[in-house]
Amino acid sequence: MHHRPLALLSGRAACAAVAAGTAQPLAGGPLAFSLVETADGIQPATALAAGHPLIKPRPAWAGFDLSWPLIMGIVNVTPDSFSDGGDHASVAAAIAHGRRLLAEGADILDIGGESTRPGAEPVPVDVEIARVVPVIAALAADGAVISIDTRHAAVMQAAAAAGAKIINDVTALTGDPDSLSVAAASGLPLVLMHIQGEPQTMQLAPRYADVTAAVFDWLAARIEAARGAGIAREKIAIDPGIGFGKDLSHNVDLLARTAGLHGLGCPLLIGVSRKRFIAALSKGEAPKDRVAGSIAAALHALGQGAHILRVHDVAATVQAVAVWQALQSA
Ligand code: 8Y4
Repeated sequence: MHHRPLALLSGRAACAAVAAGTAQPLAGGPLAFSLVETADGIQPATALAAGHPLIKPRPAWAGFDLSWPLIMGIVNVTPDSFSDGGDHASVAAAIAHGRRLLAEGADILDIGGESTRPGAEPVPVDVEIARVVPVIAALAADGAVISIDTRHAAVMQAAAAAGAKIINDVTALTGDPDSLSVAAASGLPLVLMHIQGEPQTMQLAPRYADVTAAVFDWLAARIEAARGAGIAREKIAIDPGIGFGKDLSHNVDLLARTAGLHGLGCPLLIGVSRKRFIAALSKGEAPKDRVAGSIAAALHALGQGAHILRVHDVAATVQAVAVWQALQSA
């Protein structure tokens, strides 16, 4: 069940090894793997059947061809000191920020109106809606592809009506009893992210026997729950949820073994941007001073076959991806 691709190849070496029958394409993409780790040990990748989810090409998702990495830029609609959000200044600042990220090359804008940081104050759904809807409407009118970052069904519905084209739920549709049915009825593609516990308390004592196996199994169950609600498999992208109920060693393990998640058969999104594990691996830097580490982790994720990167620093990431892409394609 948990098969991990090893001995990854890229560029011409990947093509040649696949053509020679000594490697398999990873998720149908430009990378290839020549070995696979199973419960029985390490075997040639060619032992897998051609239809195995690690190998099968990914169809287009949310209208995007997945053969080139996609950049999802983060737009937080945060209240100012005079208002709880939905006010002119907060909305105008978020729209301006979204436009800047689009100009810098973002493929998707992820718009959120609720902080899921540990200890953050919960926001009433009507406030969350008042924050995000005018921002979605304005940026969708500019032609942006918008994802709505929410764990609340009423927000998903309002966002879809305002023009959002993707639902990004950090609880994988477990955060609200209506989310499965609302997401299904919207017909929108989704990102299902792994979380252990609740945002408020998830960092208190995260525990796993094997974090990658636990994330795989939980996401597999959430994919089945979504399918049970009538959501087609092709609509679903998955995300290991770096930092969501994970300590430093869990995050490092997950990133090192990310390629195993392709066994779920879905496009893979990774969010590492400015997260605390970067400071923990370095010198305790503040979020704004974690850009270089964020890019290092993002390029590592691409090397594991990730399809979509969720980032704050779009211009820097676009430049890094262009250089990475040229070098690994050679
Ligand atoms: C500084 C700034 C430090 C922000 C940490 C953070 C993900 C996500 C978040 C993710 C998906 C965050 C909404 C956490 N992370 N959605 N959302 N994947 N799909 N923290 O990894 O950015 S919020």
